[in-house]
Amino acid sequence: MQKQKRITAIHDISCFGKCSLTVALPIISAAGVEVSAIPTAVLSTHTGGLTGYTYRDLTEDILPIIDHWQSLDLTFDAIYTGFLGSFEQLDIVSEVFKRLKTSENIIVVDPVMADNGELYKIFPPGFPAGMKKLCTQADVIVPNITEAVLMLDEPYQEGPYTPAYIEALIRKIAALGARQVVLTGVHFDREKLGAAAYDSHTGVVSYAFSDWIEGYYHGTGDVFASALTAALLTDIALAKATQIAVDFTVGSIARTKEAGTDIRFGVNFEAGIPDLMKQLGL
Ligand code: PXL
Repeated sequence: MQKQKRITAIHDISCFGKCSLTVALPIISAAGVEVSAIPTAVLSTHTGGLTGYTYRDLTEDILPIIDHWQSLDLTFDAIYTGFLGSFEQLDIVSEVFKRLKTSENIIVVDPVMADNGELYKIFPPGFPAGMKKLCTQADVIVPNITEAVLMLDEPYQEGPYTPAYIEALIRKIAALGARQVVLTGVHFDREKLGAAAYDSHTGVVSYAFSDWIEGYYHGTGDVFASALTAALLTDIALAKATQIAVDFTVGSIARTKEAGTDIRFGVNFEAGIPDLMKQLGL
């Protein structure tokens, strides 16, 4: 048996409403990869469309966790970050990257902060500039179109998009420093929705689409980025990893829609795990 890969996932834990760590842990574990969690905050629910949530900030715990891990000589094949609750956490996670980065591992940043043209209400207006700085340390970035334009300080445009627009946008994001960029929310018509993937070593942009399912389902960005990370750690090439992540996410949305579940409660990704494992060759 090969040595098991290990990653650390740095996200909040929203106790209800599947997203962030409650999504990243099971999906990446399903790929046979060990996940060490660093919770950035504990919330009773996520903040998307739900009000009255509790919020316990864990900023002060992050570096002591790393100190302890370093005393144990722990190493990681990837460092994967998602929702970060404050400017201070951006600086701390930057420090975590400096401490845990090696020539062999990858840093995956999902710059969770916005969607549908709007910054999430919990974040101050300067947050995208801070997230942009963090992205300069990443090997792989997984923004949606809103997050990409906010980091580039460009106006948000509604789709459908053109390949020329998407390819220019993805190259500008890659110029921040990441080798690979996967841009979500890409569509050239109202029939298909998916992602574009760019590898700056080859200069190639590839697309992964699926049938468009109407409705805004919460937590799908985390389902997508977790499945993508799982596939990349299984040594699947970027274009195929992106298609696997699109199919897994869309399957989760379809099941949830069919069940008539509240769109704020998260998607049924669990039932898709056996197929995901098959796609990953496990
Ligand atoms: O799914 C992204 C996400 C993660 N964590 C929290 C959130 C959101 C999106 O709203 O509120 C706490």
